[in-house]
Amino acid sequence: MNFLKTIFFVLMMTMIFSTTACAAPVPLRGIVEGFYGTPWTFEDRADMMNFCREHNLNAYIYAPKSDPYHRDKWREPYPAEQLAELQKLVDVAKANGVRFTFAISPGLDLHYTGNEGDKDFDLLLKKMEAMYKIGVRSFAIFFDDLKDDKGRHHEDGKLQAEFLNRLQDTFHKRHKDIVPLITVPTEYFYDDMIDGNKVKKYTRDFAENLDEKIVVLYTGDGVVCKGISDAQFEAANKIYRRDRGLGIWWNYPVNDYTLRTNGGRNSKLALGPIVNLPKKHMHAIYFNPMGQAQMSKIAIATGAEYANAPEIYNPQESWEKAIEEQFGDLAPAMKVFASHSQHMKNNWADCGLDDAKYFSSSANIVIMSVNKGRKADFTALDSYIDEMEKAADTLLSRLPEKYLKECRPQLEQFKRIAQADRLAVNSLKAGKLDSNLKTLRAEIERHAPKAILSELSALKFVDDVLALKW
Ligand code: LOG
Repeated sequence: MNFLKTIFFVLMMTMIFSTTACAAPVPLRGIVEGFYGTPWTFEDRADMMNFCREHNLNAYIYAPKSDPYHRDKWREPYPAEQLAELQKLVDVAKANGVRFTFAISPGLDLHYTGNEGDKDFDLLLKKMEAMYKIGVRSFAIFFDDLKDDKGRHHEDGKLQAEFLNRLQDTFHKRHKDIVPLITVPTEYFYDDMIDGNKVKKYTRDFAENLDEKIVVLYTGDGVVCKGISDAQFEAANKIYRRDRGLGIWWNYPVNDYTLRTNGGRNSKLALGPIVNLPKKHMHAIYFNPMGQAQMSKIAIATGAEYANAPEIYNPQESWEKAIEEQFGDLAPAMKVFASHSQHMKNNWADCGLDDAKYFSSSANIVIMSVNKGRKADFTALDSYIDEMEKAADTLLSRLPEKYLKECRPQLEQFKRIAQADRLAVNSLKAGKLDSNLKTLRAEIERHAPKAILSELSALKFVDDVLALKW
């Protein structure tokens, strides 16, 4: 009996141990405010620090591309007012258990060698010193997006690596309490690191010469891509051969590459869950959000669940939970809207789940039936369209202003698309194209620079119907 008890005990312990081991959080997990366009406000950021604590995220990198003192004018010190605000933010981060990393992107015009190199080196130190004084203990130097119009860059991996090593050593000698630097190379996605099956010279030099302690982030096989499998992650890690491995800069829910005419905001919202990331252990993961801070929280909450337990993460469950937590009794309406706005796709980016797959499957069946001259069943589509119209009305009339100011154009567009879908279905039912459909489609197009959604699902159905032989 004792023997059986021992076996049982050992089995239980192994099970408990293995589940906790699998569910170990990624050590550094959080947000990189690294998008182009209007940066977040102080209030957005402070609110996000609190959100990070609530979701067990522990890291934030300050790297807004459009803050001139971060990139274009990196040599210049922050004006006193902005510095004071940053100091407040550093305090808020600390109070919320979030590691605040200050990033500088000096690559546009940085000199690495000679007198000018020494001068720039000192200026960088000076900039870091000012940040150290306000409480920053973690720094990042980013070298992304240094390509010319033809997609070429002139960076030297060895020089960059040596420059970073020297910066790390010098600053660490002065301040023992700083943590290792974080960097993003100029070739920061896998497909750009290799040529055929050979590692490119820049990447080889950078990887070989960079101090082992410095944390390297990369974005996957592409800049904004479908996912990173364990095998893809391993392949990238093989290039860098670092003890702790690479960290991930994940470009979802960022939307700065969709049309840029929405008053500095962007036209499609990424409201889906984080999907398709490695299950394997990694050292760090940072999610790059949208300019729309509130609307970024759906994806980030799911990202937090992923980063806290990659092995057992379930995107769909996590997404529903996130929306329920954030939107309370408006959650059912928000789920309908958000399901039509998750897939970020253009000629080079492709990330996130398909928009409203349930809608496009039903729509495709209807179109197929019509094409084959069969009687189509509109039941499912009719009810989806009802849901869309109701969701749009509910959200437009009841969403608090802090959300509405980030998604009103998209909600209004959602309503137009639902109405166009209705006209499309009614045209099919009547066997005659409703002339209002063309007008409404033109109206949708007129608003497209400010609002895109469901372009391969609910909106595509409208186009499919218009393209039929009437
Ligand atoms: C930039 C990033 C931008 C993102 C999406 C990295 C490392 N850098 O193509 O600032 O928000 O793509 O547009 C990037 O991703 N470059």
